[in-house]
Amino acid sequence: MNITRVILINVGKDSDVSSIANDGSFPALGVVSLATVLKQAHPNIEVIAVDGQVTHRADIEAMINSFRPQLVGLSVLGSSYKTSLHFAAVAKSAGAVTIFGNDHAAVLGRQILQRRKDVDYICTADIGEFSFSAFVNFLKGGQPIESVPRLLYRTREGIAHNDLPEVDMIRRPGLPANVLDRIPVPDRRLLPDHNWNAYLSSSPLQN
Ligand code: B12
Repeated sequence: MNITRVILINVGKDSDVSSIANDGSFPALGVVSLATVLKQAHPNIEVIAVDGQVTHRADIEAMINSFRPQLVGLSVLGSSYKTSLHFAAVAKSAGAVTIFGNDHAAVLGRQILQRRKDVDYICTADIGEFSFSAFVNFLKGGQPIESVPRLLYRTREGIAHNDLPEVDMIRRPGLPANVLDRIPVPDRRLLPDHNWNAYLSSSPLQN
């Protein structure tokens, strides 16, 4: 399929979860790093990373409906599961493929796929960058689904999981020896300005 527009959302807390003191003060590094890798590996893709801890739910919905991404990736914690399901439904009605990642999705992925039709795929990787990039390559027709590391998905026979290493541990010429150094420095400009303004205004340095 043609993938030209992707939205990655760090889903904000559900309304019945209390905030901690520094909530909304730090950038959502996970989605920024995923967006950075995506831009590097697939330069023709336009990608928006957004922190739902700061950007209001209605604004994210409007973003999905106006940008019309073919793929929406959601970073899902136990404390943001209900909101994540809501965004998945919005994304599906806008015609997007949906994928969940982060702790809650990684641990409960099988149950989620069994029960939630709006969730198409789950990434169970702790280090998600290589898996996500391979997943997008699969969607574009560039590699088989079975080769996407740590992907959980539905098949006719049931739910399958690719238990492949999430990082390539083999030393390769021209690439850093430490595999984690193969993850590019996160491009923080991929988060919108209003997210940065919110982090700055809740920083103790401003008070
Ligand atoms: C820094 C941090 C914060 C910061 C910034 C959070 C942020 N938005 O990024 C602040 C202080 C704001 C914060 C707030 C909260 N946090 Co916090 N936080 C952390 C901490 C210490 C590190 C997270 C991090 O930056 N990791 C580095 C990035 C690069 O990795 P990552 O986010 O895990 O993402 C990678 C993978 O998970 C995966 N991935 C993630 N999302 C997706 C999505 C897709 C589509 C794919 C394919 C892959 C993928 O790929 C990413 C790149 O490798 C973790 C503990 C830990 N050591 O992990 C707790 C942790 C995530 N926080 C936690 C909690 C509970 C909260 C709050 C709910 C607290 C509260 N009541 O207010 C809020 C929620 C805020 C929110 N929804 O964004 C819990 C989550 C528990 C759970 N499993 O559900 C953790 C695990 C701590 C704990 N052990 O209790 N947090």
